[in-house]
Amino acid sequence: MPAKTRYSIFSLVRNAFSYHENWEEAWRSPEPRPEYDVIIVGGGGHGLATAYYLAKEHGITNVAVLEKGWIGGGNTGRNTTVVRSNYLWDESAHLYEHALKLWEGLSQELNFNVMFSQRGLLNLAHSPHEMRGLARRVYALNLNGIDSELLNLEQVRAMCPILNFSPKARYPIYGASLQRRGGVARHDAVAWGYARGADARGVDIIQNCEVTGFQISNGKVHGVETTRGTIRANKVGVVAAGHSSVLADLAGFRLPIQSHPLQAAVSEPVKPILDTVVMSGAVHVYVSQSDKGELVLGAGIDSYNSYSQRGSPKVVEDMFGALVELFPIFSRLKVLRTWGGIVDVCPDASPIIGRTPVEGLYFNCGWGTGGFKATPSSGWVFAHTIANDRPHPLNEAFGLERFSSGHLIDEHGAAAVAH
Ligand code: FAD
Ligand code: PYC
Repeated sequence: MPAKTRYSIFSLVRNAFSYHENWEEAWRSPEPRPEYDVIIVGGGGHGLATAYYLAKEHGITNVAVLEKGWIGGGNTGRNTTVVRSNYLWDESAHLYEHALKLWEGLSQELNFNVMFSQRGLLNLAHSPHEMRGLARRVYALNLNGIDSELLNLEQVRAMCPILNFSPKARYPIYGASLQRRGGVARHDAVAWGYARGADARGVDIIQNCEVTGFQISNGKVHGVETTRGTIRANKVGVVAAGHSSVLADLAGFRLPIQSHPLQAAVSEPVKPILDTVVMSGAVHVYVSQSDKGELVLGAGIDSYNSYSQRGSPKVVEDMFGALVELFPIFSRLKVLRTWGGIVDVCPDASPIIGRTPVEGLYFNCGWGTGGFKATPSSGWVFAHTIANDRPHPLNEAFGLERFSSGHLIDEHGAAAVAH
C-alpha cells in the first residue's frame, strides 16, 4: 500500500475515534456584524454561490449570508440532483447551459468534490405527439450549439434495457431525447463547497438567523431585521426558495409565485442497475441511482399550495405506480424514505432574477422544481446583478417586468416531470 494511502487511512481512523474534534472547520461561525456591503438572505446553494461569486468575480467580500436554519437545509439538501440544460427557449438554454459549463469545472474551481457525474439523461416519449415535442426541443437546442439527441426505440433500449419496452405496456415507449452531458451531482457538497469558498474569501456565513423584516425608507433598502438583531446594508439579495413571496410581502410588494410541496423518495440500496437518468413527463416520474445504490426518484408537484415541507400520500403512491409501470424490475424494492420541499413556481415555469420595486433590493426566486441544476449560473448572474445594479445579458429576460410586459418564457415542457 503506498505510504500516502496508509497515512490517509490511519488519519481517517484517528479522526473517527476522536469524533473529528481536531478537524478544522470548513467555514467560520461568526457573530453578525452591524453592517455589511451586501446581505444575502438564504443559505441554500444559490445564496452561497452568489456570495462566492460576489467575492471572487467582483471583489465584494464584506458580505453576510443569513440563513434561518442550517446551510443547505432547504431545497438544496432535499432535491434529487438532476443536472441538465435541455430547455426550449434561447434565454433559458443560454442560462442553463452557462450553469452546465460551470458544473463541468466546479470541483476544480471550489477544490471540493461535488461528485458531478455526467451519466446522460433520457426524456422518454410515450406517443408520436410527445416525440414531435421532444424533436422540437432537440433541434432548438442544437441551433444554440447545445448537445441533445433524438433516440428511437432501439437506441433507448440499448441505453437502458431494464425499461418496459412491451408494446402492450400501459405507457409504450416511442423514443427519447438524450442529453449526454446531463447527470447528477452531490447536493450537500455543492452548498458546502460554495460555503467554504465564500468563507475563505471573507464572507460571513451566519446560520440560525432568520430575516423577519426589511429596513426601507424613501423606496430604498438600508438593512434587515433578524432574530439576531438589525443588520445594515445598502444592498440586499434575497434567495429564499419556498419563502420568496413571504419575504416579498415583508418588503411591501407581491410576486407572481405559488408555493407547492414537491416530494421525492429513495429505495433501499441495490447493486448498480441504472447508469443514466430517466425522466418521463407523461407518466410523472424520474429516477436515477445514487452512488450508494439507492434509487432516487420523484414526481410532479402536489397541486395545492403549502408551506409545510411534506406532501400528500396520493402523489407518492402515483409516483411508485408510474415507476413500476416503466421499470417492472423495481416492483419488489423497498422504500427507505420519502420527503418533501417547498418550491416557488412562476406562471411560465421560469425564474425571476433581478431588481425589485425597492432600490438596492434584489430577488432571485421562482426556480420551481428545477433550480438545483442552475445553482452555479444563478449565483454567477445574481452576483453580477447585485454588484452592477443591472442584470447580466444572461438574466436580462428574467426580470419581474416580464409579468407586466407579457414577455413570458414558457418552459413548462422542459420543467416536466416536476412542472
Ligand atoms: P434553498 O436551498 O431552499 O435555500 C433557500 C434558503 O433560504 C433555505 O435554506 C431557507 O432556510 C432560507 N430562508 C428562507 N426564509 C428565510 C428567512 N426569512 N431568513 C433567512 N433564511 C431564510 N432542481 C433540479 O434542478 N434538479 C432536481 O433534480 C431537483 N429535484 C428536486 C426535488 C425536490 C423534492 C425538491 C423539493 C426540489 C427539487 N429541485 C430540483 C429544485 C431545487 O431543489 C431548487 O430549485 C433549488 O435547490 C433552490 O435552491 P436555493 O438555494 O434557492 O434554495
Ligand atoms: O428539473 O430536472 C429537473 C428535475 C428533476 C426532478 C425535479 N426537477
